[in-house]
Amino acid sequence: MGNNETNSLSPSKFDRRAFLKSALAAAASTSVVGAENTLSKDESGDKKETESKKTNSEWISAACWHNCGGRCVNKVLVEDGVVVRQKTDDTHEDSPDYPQQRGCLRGRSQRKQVFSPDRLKYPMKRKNWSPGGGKKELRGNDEWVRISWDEALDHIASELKNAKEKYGNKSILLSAGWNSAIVEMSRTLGLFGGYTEYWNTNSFGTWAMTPAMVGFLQLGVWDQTINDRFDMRNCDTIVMLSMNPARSAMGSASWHYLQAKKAGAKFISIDPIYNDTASLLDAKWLPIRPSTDTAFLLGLAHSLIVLDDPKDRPLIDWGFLNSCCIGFDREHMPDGEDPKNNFKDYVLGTYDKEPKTAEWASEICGIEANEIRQLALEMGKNKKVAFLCGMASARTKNADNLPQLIMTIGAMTGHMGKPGHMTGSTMHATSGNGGYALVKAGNDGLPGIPNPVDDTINANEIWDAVLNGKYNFTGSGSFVSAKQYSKGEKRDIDIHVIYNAAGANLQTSDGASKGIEAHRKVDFVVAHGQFLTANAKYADIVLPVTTEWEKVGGFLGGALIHSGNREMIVHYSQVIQPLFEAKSDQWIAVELAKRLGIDPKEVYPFDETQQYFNKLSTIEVVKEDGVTYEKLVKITQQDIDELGVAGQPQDGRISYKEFKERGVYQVERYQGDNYGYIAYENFRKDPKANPLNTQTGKLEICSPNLAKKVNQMGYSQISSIPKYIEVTDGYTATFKDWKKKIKGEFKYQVISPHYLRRSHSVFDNVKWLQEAWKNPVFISRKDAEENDIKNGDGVLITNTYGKTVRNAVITERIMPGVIALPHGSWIDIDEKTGIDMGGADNILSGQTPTGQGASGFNSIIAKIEKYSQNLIPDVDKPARIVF
Ligand SMILES: Nc1nc2c(c(=O)[nH]1)N[C@H]1C(S)=C(S)[C@@H](COP(=O)(O)OP(=O)(O)OC[C@H]3O[C@@H](n4cnc5c(=O)[nH]c(N)nc54)[C@H](O)[C@@H]3O)O[C@H]1N2
Ligand SMILES: Nc1nc2c(c(=O)[nH]1)N[C@H]1C(S)=C(S)[C@@H](COP(=O)(O)OP(=O)(O)OC[C@H]3O[C@@H](n4cnc5c(=O)[nH]c(N)nc54)[C@H](O)[C@@H]3O)O[C@H]1N2
Ligand code: SF4
Ligand SMILES: [Mo]
Repeated sequence: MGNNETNSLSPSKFDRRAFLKSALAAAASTSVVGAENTLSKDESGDKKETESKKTNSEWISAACWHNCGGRCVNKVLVEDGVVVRQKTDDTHEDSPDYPQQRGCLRGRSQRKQVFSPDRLKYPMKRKNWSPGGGKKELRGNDEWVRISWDEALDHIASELKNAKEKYGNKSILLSAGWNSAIVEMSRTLGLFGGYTEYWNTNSFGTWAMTPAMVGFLQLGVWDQTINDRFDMRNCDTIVMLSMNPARSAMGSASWHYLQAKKAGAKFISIDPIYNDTASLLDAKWLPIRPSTDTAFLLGLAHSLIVLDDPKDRPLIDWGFLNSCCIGFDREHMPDGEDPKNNFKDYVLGTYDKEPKTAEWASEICGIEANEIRQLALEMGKNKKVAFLCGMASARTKNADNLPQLIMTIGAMTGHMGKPGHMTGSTMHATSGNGGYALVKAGNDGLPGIPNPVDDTINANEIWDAVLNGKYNFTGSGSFVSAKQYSKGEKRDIDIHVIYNAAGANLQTSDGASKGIEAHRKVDFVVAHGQFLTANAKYADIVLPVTTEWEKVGGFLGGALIHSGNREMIVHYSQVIQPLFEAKSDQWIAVELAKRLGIDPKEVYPFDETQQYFNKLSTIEVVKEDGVTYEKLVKITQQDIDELGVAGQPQDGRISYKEFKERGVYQVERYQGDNYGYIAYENFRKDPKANPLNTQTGKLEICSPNLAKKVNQMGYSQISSIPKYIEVTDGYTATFKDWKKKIKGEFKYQVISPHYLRRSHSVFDNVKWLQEAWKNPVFISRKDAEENDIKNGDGVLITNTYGKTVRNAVITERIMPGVIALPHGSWIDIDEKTGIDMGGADNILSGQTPTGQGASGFNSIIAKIEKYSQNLIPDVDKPARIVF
């Protein structure tokens, strides 16, 4: 989306340098932070960075540690202990084959976040809080009182002990981003006897589990289903389904797509929005209604089948289907399955008498039938096609078969396992660049600490569970957890403490309105925080934590899930001492352990510097053969002595000093190097010798295993082949009577695209960024006219779950019937009206688990109306400064 809101990237004029320069100039010239704003020509990349003449000045590699998809080089100029400027990667010349790891405007505003006046400075408690609760209804609306660290930690320890004694450890809910088990407090609470976990599918939607059952290369390695970036240049056509890397995969992803375009690829974007990526790549747009991708792809499959003519117009790769797949037709079914339940007959409507024709699909998904047929022709087996899918379409309800259907289309057209052909998911850090890690991150060497409590609650019922005391135990669905999905089992749960240790769950999880209620119900809420985010605002006691700039230093990237592309790793250093009374999460975990009677050495057997060293010394980099690895960092005895750690000197590719100074190590790539990657190549060549990790070893178009795993969870049922299922809060739910096409009260579908102003909720308080991106709600002209809404008008968006308000940006770039509310804006409830003035997306999502418990962020329905009161622009709202 561009319009009046942000930069529209014009494909013909696109140039990285010019783009950054103009966008930066825009941010700087409109700055509200005054004359010390030095974000100007030095940072535009136009001139060589001018080294400061001052004596005590140094460029230091500084972390940009957020979950944004990028892992960019960010450096700060520190003069006499003060951070005066930032720059990005200038460690080598930029080129398409060997691009710099350049930061975005958020990263370049990082110092405005670290030094923001609303940083939490001291431990504090809610004025009306008293042990056991104290006017719980005032949570979120009370005054704050500064307290000492000792007082804060004593209170927390005593509340935790009380809860444990009276209700058991499972009464303590550890809420911590996408995985409770990986945060610092999980160590202390694990040793304390355990805690109830929270799990979600987050980014992955139904890609979290489905691919592992139907034929991913390896469980959890979702970035290895497409070929690497160089091979993309071999494609004739690149079809993008729910993908907007220009906004949501920073770093160099768009740059890679642009190289494919330059090499001649044609792009097609299937998305409710003509998004910035489509605009950048001059893609053909097929506007699709949210959460209708399954219907659309079934229509595409039907078109492929009926238009395929093996002699004159071969579209289907029968060879691949027959040798590598199971379940496509009645001749190739898994043992024990009814042959009638094959995919082809379902699509043709042989038995259910409902052929899934392009017309059938069109009625649901909104893409014209002819366009679906045209796409089938363009995706035929003899074309070189990349079928690339983001996961936004799978972050919907009832999409458990969608990844399977995507792989089915890829298998039917044979776009797998060959240069110039690929099908799969690609998003976030690894967008447009599949393949194994060329640099592998190191290991901190800390022993794991198990959680003795096995209760773990899905994000879609977490707040209901707190409020109603019941939930459906399914085991953890998050694939990074050791726990596997198990049979759904109704359990009682009695949560008395919410421990917000990390992440922004109240804000980023399904059902924020209920989340607030849940926070007001329990006996005690504690939060670690850098700012007064929703997690902290609704707490009783808040502990200020340091940012990465205030810690010992570390690494970002090295191709772990959620952290950087496969070719590089960032090293960042400590920039400043902790601000005010902020402490690290580890320090808090240790100090609380002491008060809970736990030996702190059990929590952390060694300190943060030793952990840093352990990681440093175990980073590996691929050798030129592309197969074997060696140590990345050469470490001397002197380095070890200076760090004051235990360890051995080692040989490595680059010296510690150089790594630290450069702030990044990136593998230099060139066309024809040994680091290329073709997904499924061996499998395709010899499926018997290289079977997939499925029950049958084949790509499972029919997967009884998937159906069993999902169905036993007990939320909703799926079939073993991808079938159309009506989506909870999906398109058909906007009708009172779908057959007669009579619209209901909630006529519009709402999606929440990831937004340039933020990384989820992070950076939302940075005034520079608030000024650059206004965070409106995007509405089509048709819908705006129907509701008498003009550009800039306030719009109230309401559904069963909540109410939120934003100013309208009217655009032709979103399809009628769909409105887009950018993801991650901070919740800001007006207590008088109950309306969220922040435009927070999850105020509109509910607690309605389906299938494998995937979050349904893009299957939401609502009504819109003009909101006549004046809305204060975010940039003019006072910052949440407590002290
Ligand atoms: N409606 C809707 N909801 C969504 C999505 C969507 O598309 N639509 N997307 C989903 C996706 S893909 C994701 S990944 C999630 C992300 O969900 P979250 O991980 O919950 O989101 P973040 O905003 O990244 O939260 C990070 C928090 O950690 C804090 N933080 C930063 N550093 C530290 C530290 O050192 N210590 C501590 N204790 N805290 C720190 C930050 O200030 C911030 O509050 O959101 C999901 N929610
Ligand atoms: N700037 C920024 N970048 C980010 C993040 C951020 O918060 N801010 N978050 C990072 C994280 S953790 C993640 S997981 C990724 C997410 O990255 P993406 O999944 O790429 O992000 P989205 O913007 O949610 O969705 C991408 C596109 O899918 C479209 N879409 C939504 N619903 C549907 C649907 O049902 N069908 C189809 N066909 N299209 C649909 C949207 O209109 C959008 O253009 O982004 C990462 N990058
Ligand atoms: S893309 Fe992410 S890591 Fe890179 S500078 Fe921006 S916010 Fe930081
Ligand atoms: Mo994500």
